Amino acid sequence: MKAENFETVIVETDLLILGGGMAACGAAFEASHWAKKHNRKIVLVDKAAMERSGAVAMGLSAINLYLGLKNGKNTIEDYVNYVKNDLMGITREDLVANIARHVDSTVHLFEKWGLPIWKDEEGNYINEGRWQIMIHGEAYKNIVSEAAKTALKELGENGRYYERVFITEPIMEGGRCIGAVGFSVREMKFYVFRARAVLDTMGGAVHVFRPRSVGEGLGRSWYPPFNSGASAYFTIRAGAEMTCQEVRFVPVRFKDSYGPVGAWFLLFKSRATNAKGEDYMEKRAKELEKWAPYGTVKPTPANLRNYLMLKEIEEGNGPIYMRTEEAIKKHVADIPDEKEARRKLKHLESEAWEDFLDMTISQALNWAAHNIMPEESPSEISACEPYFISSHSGASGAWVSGPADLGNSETSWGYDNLTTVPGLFAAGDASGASSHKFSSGSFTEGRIAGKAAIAYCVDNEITPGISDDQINELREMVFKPLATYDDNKDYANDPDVNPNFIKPKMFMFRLQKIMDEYAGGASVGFRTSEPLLKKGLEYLEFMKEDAGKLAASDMNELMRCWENIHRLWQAESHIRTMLFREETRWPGYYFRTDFPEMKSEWEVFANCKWDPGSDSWQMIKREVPGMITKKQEE
Ligand code: SFD
Ligand code: AMP
Repeated sequence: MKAENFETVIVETDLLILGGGMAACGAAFEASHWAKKHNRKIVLVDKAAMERSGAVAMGLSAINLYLGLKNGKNTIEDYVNYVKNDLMGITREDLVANIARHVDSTVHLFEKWGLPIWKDEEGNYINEGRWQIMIHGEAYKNIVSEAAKTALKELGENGRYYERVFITEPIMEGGRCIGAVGFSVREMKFYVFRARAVLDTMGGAVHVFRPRSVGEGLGRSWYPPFNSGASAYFTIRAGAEMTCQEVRFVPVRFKDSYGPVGAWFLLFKSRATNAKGEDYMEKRAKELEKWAPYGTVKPTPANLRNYLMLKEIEEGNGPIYMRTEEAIKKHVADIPDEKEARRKLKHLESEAWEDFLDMTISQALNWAAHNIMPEESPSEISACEPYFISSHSGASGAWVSGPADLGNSETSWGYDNLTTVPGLFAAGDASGASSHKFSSGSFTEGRIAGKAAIAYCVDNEITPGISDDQINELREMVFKPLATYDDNKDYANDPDVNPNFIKPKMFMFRLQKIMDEYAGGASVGFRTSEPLLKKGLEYLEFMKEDAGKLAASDMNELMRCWENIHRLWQAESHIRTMLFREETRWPGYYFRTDFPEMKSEWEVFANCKWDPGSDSWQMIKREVPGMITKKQEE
């Protein structure tokens, strides 16, 4: 496959939305409204097909962010405090509050578009936990993407979406982001998208760390294999300031097939125990005091729930079990009528299976394959490998502008969700320090960012042109792996092993091994230290050199090459930020053995920025502003 055979296609737009996931769909839906008003053009680009792209591809069984503000039970402040506590004090309250105050309307739209939400006899949503509601969500992404596509189609010539086009690199001019380049993974086309405003919503990152699944299970992970760090790469390469790049997410999941635990803990009120049947959250409650004030608040932060579980395993008390049989029995124990109890049992069983079938089908297959009946036997749970997903319980992403009414000049610089780079916005997993937005909050943040980005386009009419030289340079860079393969493929008789190049799969294995062993992966119990991190960074430097020798024999491999370059940058920013933060703040996500305590002087954001001019990194400490609390005091 020859690079010169790819046709260059230039697409001009006002707003360019990168990604087709929850945040992108929210942005397309909302921005379409404002684009119609101001006669602006929107182009959306997804590497996959929006019906089943991103984290919601397989569907979901719950919407994890719904406040139900009109019922008066929850307040925005309650939610902000919950998120701040879960992230051990490190969160942008202004961003969390901005999403929280708009999220209910998003959920109501989802229902209007046909998403079935569980209801009780009075027609109220059925809560899983305080902030989570249950859905029949197998077709969640289809429903949401249809609404986004419809909104774009209603713009006529002014609304376009491109599917199966992989975005590789930002286009920069004088420090402003003026577009992006990418290539089709189905047609021989190189795309140059030129825009007045660019919105980065390309999700988080998986397979940066070596997964627990190996051999026949290789590739299986909790986070979708398609999200590979494009968001972080894009903003870092544009020179944007990043935040919380150290705050990975390590979910606890049903072992090996990564099934969700939320419904079991919150809806079925199940316990998790060690092999002796001891509830480690109770047994080890005192250990949480070391992490006060956050460790002692309810609910216990996700990373500390992990931490107590990891300590059990360390002490040889595994396996850890979700006590599904106990939880189900408890729900029917008080029903005196035998027939009624049997009916309830059947109902609970079907809910348990649906939880997996809605979102992690392989977990249902795992149960079937191992003859597990949840009402009869417990199931193993385990901590997964680390992922980067700021919309869940991680926090890594771009440092973005928040709402003016909840912020100050440090947190608000003009347009909601604008990064520190002119013309470049970020939302969903691409924006940092606003965790627990989940599917509904990511869509909502996309709406907020989409609206702001159209305003930016209206206010900034002129976009610099892109010269032919710039296009040719980017083309050469993007297609280099094809040329490397073509030039060297005859040197060896094995297409995958060649002294003159490295194939993306091997490159990924190498990266994962470094991250796992030096940066606190699953196989080392999530522990790391300065000497390990420094060694890891040294190895990443070699990987950067090797990245120039990546080789691709076809379009699919070309995409794999770029996915791994994106992962590499995500990895580097992660190691650098872990190194910078000289304390342990999220012990169940990663533990600094050389700084095992949480320190008050580190109750700050650890930000970082790569300078494209000098190819150097800057590490920055920023205060946690505490907007809501401050505003209330005033
Ligand atoms: O409970 C490129 N999430 C859950 N949220 C809920 O509300 N309820 C649940 O039940 C959830 N569960 C859950 C969740 C996530 C995962 C992985 C699992 C289970 C297994 C969280 C949400 O899914 C998440 O918050 C949102 O999806 C985040 O939205 P966004 O838009 O930030 O990311 P995305 O939806 O993954 O979309 C990313 C898009 O980018 C595209 N893309 N496009 C072009 N070029 C490139 N180089 C690209 N790279 C990526 C993708 O194709 C995609 O369209 S629970 O179990 O936790
Ligand atoms: P999960 O299935 O782990 O992604 O969880 C879904 C939702 O339930 C998220 O909002 C989690 O934060 C929350 N959650 C999961 N487990 C617990 C728990 N043990 N205590 C409190 N909240 C939980």
